[in-house]
Amino acid sequence: MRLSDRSALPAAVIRPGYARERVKPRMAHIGFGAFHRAHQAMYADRLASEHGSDWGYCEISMQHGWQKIADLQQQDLLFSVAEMDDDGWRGRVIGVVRQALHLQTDGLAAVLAALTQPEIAIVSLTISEKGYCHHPASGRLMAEHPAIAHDIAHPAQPESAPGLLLAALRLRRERGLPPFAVMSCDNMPANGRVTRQVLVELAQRQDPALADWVRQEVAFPSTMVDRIVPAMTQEARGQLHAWLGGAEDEVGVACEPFSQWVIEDRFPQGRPAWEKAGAELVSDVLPYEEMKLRMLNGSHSFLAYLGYLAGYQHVGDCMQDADFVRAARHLMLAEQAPTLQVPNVDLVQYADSLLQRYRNRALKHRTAQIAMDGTQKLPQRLLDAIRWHLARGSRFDCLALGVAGWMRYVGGRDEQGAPIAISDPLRERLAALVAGSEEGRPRVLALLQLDSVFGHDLPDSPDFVNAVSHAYHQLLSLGAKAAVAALPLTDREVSDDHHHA
Ligand code: NAI
Ligand code: CS2
Repeated sequence: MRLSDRSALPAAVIRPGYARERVKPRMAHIGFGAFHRAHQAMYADRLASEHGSDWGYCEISMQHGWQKIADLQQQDLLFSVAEMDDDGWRGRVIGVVRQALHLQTDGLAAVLAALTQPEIAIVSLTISEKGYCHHPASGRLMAEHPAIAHDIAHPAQPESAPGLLLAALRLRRERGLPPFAVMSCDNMPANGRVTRQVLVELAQRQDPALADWVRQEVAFPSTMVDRIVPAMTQEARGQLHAWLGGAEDEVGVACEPFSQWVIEDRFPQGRPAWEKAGAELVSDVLPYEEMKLRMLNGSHSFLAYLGYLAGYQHVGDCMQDADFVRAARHLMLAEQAPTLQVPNVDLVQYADSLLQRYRNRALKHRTAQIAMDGTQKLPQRLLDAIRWHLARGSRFDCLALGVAGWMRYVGGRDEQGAPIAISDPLRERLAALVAGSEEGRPRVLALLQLDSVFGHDLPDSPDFVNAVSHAYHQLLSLGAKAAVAALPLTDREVSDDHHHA
């Protein structure tokens, strides 16, 4: 039986403890993926349950995922979020979704009608880094992106997420409605600023008056978001089914218990009282974003590329290898932490809590999932910190090995010669660069030509090129497992008092 308003659920599963019809779609969310369900939707549900909030969601997906939206519609717009660790499963059924649409199946008119409802005050996004259609190295709009080129020529028939947001904002402006705030919840530094940049640049090419209005009237709060939500596996689905007492939930997700959300407090049309559900509202989130992206996501990407090449399928498997743990901790504390300035955070404790979270054996977080879309992730996770070290002449062996690991990974063959399925918006470009270069240093030099990833400064830096070439050579001659073990990690790790703020 499908999960529904009438499902009899085990007592341990928390159900919406509020009248669902009281909750209104005051927010729209684009990108109804696993992360949104386990994070933003969970906060809204707790506010509705425990604090009488009426802030609910209209869910919108525009690429892929139509089946999830259809499933959601078939189960009374309900889905479950289960938190899992070694002690078992806990969780709740989320009831704050009031509307669900897919651009392809419901059509643009229905989606624009939803986004122009006067009561929509916030539109949030989890569309992955590539959904912003920007150059990751510069944060500028990628005007040559096919969907953007289309949206410049056909503003009223958008295909990209920035194009859809602008089409809705244009209609709101024409109708004299206030704009909604646009809140990115994707893993990018200054994600609000990046979103604003791509919208303003796109608007500039469509209608300069609209660009001025967006610049002056639309708020783009930045956020730091954190909760490890692996893609659902067959095994997790089976466990979820049992945990729900036999109710089938095609939309449910399982994740770690930890959750964090730091939000820049700029919402001219109002916002939920997220702080009551544990979010931190601050005036500047950039330090928190950089901390999380460099320490968590940077070490994640390092473990993903090196771990995949070493034959580790999951992050938890990497944590069984003492050399990987040591390298990840060194990367965080000796190579990323010194580049950060976060008020009131003990970075040693932070690093150790991250390693603890990675050890959660109930989470089957695939290295191949984290390895996806490397061209969109490398700049903020590894390259920004490398620039800091280059400017100071300090060492960055782990960061360089992470970059080399990505290069070896996108080479498309693992250490046994088996093909690797590369998933990346620049996949074809990567394949051409790989096919056109010899293995070894020429491969490194070829991949460094990707200026939307590396800019021009890094390929021009002999120290950078040499460090990455050396790390790449280590991978070729020793293999990933031994290359990680051979990292020259001395006692450069920061001491406890150094990073107490
Ligand atoms: P997912 O694969 O479950 O969902 C991805 C969503 O993005 C889908 O709704 C899809 O329709 C949409 N999407 C993909 N490409 C798009 C495009 N070009 N334009 C518009 N929409 C597009 O992935 P998940 O786990 O929900 O992660 C999504 C993003 O959330 C990540 O890329 C990351 O930035 C952020 N995030 C994820 C965390 C996690 O642990 N899963 C934690 C923190 C942040
Ligand atoms: C991961 C992140 O998939 C990835 O690239 O590094 O999604 C990570 O799980 C989250 O950012 C944790 O908050």
